[in-house]
Amino acid sequence: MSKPQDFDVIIIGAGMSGMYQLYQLRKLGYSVRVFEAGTGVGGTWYWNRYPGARFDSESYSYGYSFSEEVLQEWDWSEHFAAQPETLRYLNFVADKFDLRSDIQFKARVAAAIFDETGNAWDITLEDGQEARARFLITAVGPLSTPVMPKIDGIEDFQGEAYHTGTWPHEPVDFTNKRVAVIGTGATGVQTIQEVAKTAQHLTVFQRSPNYCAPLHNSPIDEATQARIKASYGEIFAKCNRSHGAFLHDADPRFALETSAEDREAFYEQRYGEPGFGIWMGNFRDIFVDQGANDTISEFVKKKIRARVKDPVVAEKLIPRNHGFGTRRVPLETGYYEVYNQDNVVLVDIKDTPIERITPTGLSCGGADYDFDMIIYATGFDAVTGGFDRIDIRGRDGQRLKDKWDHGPRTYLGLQVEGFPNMLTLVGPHNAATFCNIPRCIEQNVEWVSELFRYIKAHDVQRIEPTLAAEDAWTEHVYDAASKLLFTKVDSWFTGINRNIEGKDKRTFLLYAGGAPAYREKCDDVAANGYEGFVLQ
Ligand code: NA7
Repeated sequence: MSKPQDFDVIIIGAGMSGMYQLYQLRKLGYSVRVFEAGTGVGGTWYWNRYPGARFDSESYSYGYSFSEEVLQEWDWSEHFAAQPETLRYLNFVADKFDLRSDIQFKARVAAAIFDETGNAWDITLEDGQEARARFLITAVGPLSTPVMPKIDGIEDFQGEAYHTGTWPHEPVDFTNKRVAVIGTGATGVQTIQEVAKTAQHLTVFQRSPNYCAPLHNSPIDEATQARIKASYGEIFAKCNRSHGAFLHDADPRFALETSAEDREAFYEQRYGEPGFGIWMGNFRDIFVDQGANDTISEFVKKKIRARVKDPVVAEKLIPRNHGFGTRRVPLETGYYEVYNQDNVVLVDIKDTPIERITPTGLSCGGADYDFDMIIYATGFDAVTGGFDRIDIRGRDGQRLKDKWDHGPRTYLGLQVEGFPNMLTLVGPHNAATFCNIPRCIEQNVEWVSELFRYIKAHDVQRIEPTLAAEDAWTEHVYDAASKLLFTKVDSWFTGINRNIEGKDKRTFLLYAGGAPAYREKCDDVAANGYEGFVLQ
């Protein structure tokens, strides 16, 4: 074994946050090494190559804002770009700033252990390589740990099988194939509408339907491109003012104080507009008032019934156990019409779960199905999953997984008491988890970079939040969430994943107090000499 390499900072992950953090820390003169499990940059956009993967945020609101050159040199081809384009974009950024020279690819971190006497983190990769740094920054992503369903016989299947989150780099052909898709979250919806175009036959296994709404994507023409480039300042300013850092923000009116006629017209307008307006730009009370929420839920149910020809199928596609927008709203392009096609069948497995995967397909509800391909769109071990699969140990050998056993505890979603010198970009209870994510990534990275400027200027060897600061933030996170209908529903927001042992009790993994309030809080903490942190 060669001697461990020494760095000032080790970053885990070369997705959007890791890349930008590397760029910033290098400018400050730190020696940085990024360890990345994949063979290329891009994180989410590197791994999720499944058919139909694309933005639900407007492309030009999603890219990095920090470089005017990048903004002016890059042309987005569509209002909501597809995954290959986004991956090309991130490679373009990596090339432009020569980021790859400090990134080690095919390097999955297995363990990170804090050395108390040396105030440093010892890192071990899965292949046994070791490295050491004073500071550790996790940039592991909130949706980066794909989860296979807990169904017997998965290994027995003899056909092609893919999880959407680890999709192969080579093209996958669906023509003349009988394909199954399991899962109807945002990923399943994007996959289904694409596979249905060419598969000989597609069977969708749905445990819970979601309220989906039209994306209304379109190409960007030259004149629009020029307009976008001239107005980036405005675009990002608008995002930064809005609750979720999207181009859409809540309507100031209350649904229940608006006449039924005006409400209907407003919903119709939002349903007809591109992007997340119907979710993020809706009446301000739909997430907190059940009565208000019922009005939009009923509207979307009506749309589903109008779009799906077979009324029995339409009813199956309508959610019964939650209201509109209390889970992530999948945006779609012709999703509901897929079920009008002769080659597509919907199987409702709510009351009859898949019993087992067989060598030729699967058994469910007393029937055997044969397939050439099974696609698992079964989601992720959200937000904490990327942390859990690394053996992270802080002071006194405490394991992070144990500390978070009953739900995450953090200060600002950026640091954890007992884990000195570790910063968690887009960590649990960080506003970036409930956000048009690159906008909040930039906030996280820029705040951390200012901290590192301070660390250098004051020769700080160790930084750790106080338990009191952590307790107060954690309480605030739950308090901010408690008013929301989101917390009454099973979803990855509330930490429910029945495919994983122990993830069957609701908690709250995100910060729902809004990106502007979060930014303000972080800035106040910094302005008050990093209040709540102990710096040595
Ligand atoms: P999600 O939203 O967690 O969806 C996973 C889907 O898989 C969902 O429909 C699940 O049903 C279904 N699922 C999970 N396990 C099973 C089993 N065992 N049997 C049948 N069906 C199952 O993940 P996505 O990848 O779609 O989206 C995650 C985020 O990525 C998304 O919000 C975007 O922000 C990007 P359930 O609803 O649990 O009944």
